[in-house]
Amino acid sequence: MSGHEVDAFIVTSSANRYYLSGFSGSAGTVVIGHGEALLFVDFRYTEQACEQAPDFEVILYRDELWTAVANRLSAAGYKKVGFESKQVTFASHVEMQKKIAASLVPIADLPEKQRAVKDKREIDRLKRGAGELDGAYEYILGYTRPGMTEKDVALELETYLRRRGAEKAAFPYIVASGLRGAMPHGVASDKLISEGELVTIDFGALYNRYATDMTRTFALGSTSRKQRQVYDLVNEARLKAAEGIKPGMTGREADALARSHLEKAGYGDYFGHGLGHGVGLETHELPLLSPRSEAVLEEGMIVTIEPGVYIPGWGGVRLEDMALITSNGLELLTESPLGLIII
Ligand SMILES: [Mn+2]
Repeated sequence: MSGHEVDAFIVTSSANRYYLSGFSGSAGTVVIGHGEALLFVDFRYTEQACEQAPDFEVILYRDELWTAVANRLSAAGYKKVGFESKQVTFASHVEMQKKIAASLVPIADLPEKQRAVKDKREIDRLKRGAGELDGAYEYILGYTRPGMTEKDVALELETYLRRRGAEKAAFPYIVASGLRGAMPHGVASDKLISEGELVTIDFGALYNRYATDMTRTFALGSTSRKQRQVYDLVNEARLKAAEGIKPGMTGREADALARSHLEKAGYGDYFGHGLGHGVGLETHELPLLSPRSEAVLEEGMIVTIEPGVYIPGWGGVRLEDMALITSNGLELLTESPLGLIII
């Protein structure tokens, strides 16, 4: 905050609100000021907020949030107040400007940058969650048969994880078979899965509010030479990244470890997304591992490594693991087999 020269910072997004305060309700506004931490909630959440955020002064507002916030900011004499520029809607900003006398300063990624480096408790939660995905993958390999729809597989996978303690799916699952494999975000459809196809599944769930994320591609019945070639290439690119990533590197340098391998083989144009992203309270968070990311990787960050090749009119392969950045490299948190499995 001092770097942005603001007297206070308003937090409205749920992940940042929970991260800073511990309050898990679905509505509430955090204000961090000089030596004070405030949590504005409505009638529904007063009791829960007091219980979950003991370090915060909980303020119940009865009429209008921004009037309550504005009164408190004026009383403290704050002149410049930051807000989350990537989270606040245009309509909210108009409301804030109407009510708040201080000048509003747009700030991006302030708690998000802190969130990128996990503490021990967060690492424990993420490790436990990631471990659950391996069992689920093994289960779904045993379940999937030709003739099922992609949606059948997605539903079974989500049900399995939730029965075993997940709070909910972290995102709509991707089950992309055959030609649909060319769509990196091919959410499960009514398409029937057939013999001879590659199937990419990308899934994860929340455990104690922390997200998990993993992808595997497997084959049904038989494989062609090209399917094996593309698979091996992606797997090699993944290995280059897993072996090469070190703290101190930038997200761009990490991305290049895998990307250069695919480029050398002539597949660079088919890897149209970044190598990975941070995972935590949100499935996609900082740091980004991509050609445009200057984020410096640090010990304690948890990221995905997920190279892929997507060929329109043919299909695709993606392999994604979650990994903890350690003092000298990476520790994989998902450990499902990486050789091409044919079921
Ligand atoms: Mn991912």
